[in-house]
Amino acid sequence: MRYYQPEIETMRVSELEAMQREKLQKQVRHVYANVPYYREKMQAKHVTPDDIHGVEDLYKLPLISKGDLRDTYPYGLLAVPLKDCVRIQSTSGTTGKRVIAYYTQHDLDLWEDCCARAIVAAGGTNEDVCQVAYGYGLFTGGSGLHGGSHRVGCLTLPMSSGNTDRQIQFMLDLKATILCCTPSYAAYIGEVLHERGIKPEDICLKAGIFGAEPWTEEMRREIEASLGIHAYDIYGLTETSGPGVAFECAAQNGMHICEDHFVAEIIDPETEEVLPIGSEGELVFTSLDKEAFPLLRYRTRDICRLTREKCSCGRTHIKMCKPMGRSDDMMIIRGVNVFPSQIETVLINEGYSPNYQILLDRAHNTDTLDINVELSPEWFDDTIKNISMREKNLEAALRTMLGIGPKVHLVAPKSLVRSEGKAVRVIDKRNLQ
Ligand code: DLL
Repeated sequence: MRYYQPEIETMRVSELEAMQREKLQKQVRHVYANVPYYREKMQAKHVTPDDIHGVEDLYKLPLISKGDLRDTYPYGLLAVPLKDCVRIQSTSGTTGKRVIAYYTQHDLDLWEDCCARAIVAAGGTNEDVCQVAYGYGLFTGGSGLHGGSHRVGCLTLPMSSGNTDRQIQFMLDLKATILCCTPSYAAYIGEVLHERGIKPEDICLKAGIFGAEPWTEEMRREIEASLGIHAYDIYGLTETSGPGVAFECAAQNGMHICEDHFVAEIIDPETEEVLPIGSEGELVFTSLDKEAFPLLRYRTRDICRLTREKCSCGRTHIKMCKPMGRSDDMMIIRGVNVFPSQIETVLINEGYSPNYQILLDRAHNTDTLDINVELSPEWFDDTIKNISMREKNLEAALRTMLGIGPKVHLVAPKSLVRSEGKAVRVIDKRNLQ
């Protein structure tokens, strides 16, 4: 099996555009008729559904963001009677109110289809054993990939995240072939396998489907080597349904966006102007056929680029590059924009593990940037002089990448807390409010 829904995934672009045109008009009418909050926003901009003929008219519609979802919590953007909904999922939200997404059965079906496409694109078939180690519950990772795995016909192991000993036991005993979890958890599983003397050839894994947080190409190579697999990226957010909005194929160079369900735009996060394909900017999504929780022009805060270059896999849907961070978790340190992914790239290139912690603070009105980085066990026995030289070298490499100088602290192997879900990389104590 090369595609889960070949007729859609390899559809000619002109046919895809015609499909989007038709679905978009319908989706806008649905929202206008059933979501008073958004209707008022459209009225304030003097736009009606009749003004929207196709994707080229999207720019006329108002943008919405997480703030709108919070303002309308919990039911404000619901577009169908509650009795037609069969499920909710919610963001892991650390601040403020959680975002709740609602699903009808139709919405669940389309979401699970997207996840099934991702599993097949990673080489999955009904012969596979798919270990789902994303968190289950309100988080969309577990249930999304679980549903996709069922649809493909894989034997599904609903592990949820955590309990790494049990993960490894099942991986070995049930000969899991596909692992789905966050990249940071995959890296940790690889580390524990190594500690136990279990080699990549002792397990049956062939592919991993990793997402929910930014990760670098360097981290991909690390995980691929430690688990002996091909590692594929998957993207999504609770607001648009969950994982599977976009996924990687065998080409492993960007994620195909499921364009029959979602239209992507790139905007300038400051001016909100739509940018041409290929530009770097904020990703904005419009759903095309969701019933319960349709979203028009939703600002993701994720910074990335789109490309419509022909893909060797035969899929025609547009690709997004790896998001290079979020415009809102982008750190501004002494006026310089810094993404955790830049720091991770330097660490891995310099031979360190991707276990690190970024600490931001202020001293005498100046931002301070401290980075705790784990030493590898071979280097732990180094003399103090050597360790201090290593710190200086790493500081120099980071200064070249970031344009500002951090203070690096090499810490003992395994001394930083490991993550089973999304890794918490940044501790910001600056209190800049
Ligand atoms: O993280 C959905 C998901 C689950 C995606 C499992 C992939 C796999 P939220 O918790 O709502 O949903 O967080 C969404 O996570 O806006 C991005 O900032 C980030 N994110 C998700 N996937 C990726 C990825 C899920 N592949 C937010 N690369 C998004 C980088 C990602 N960032």
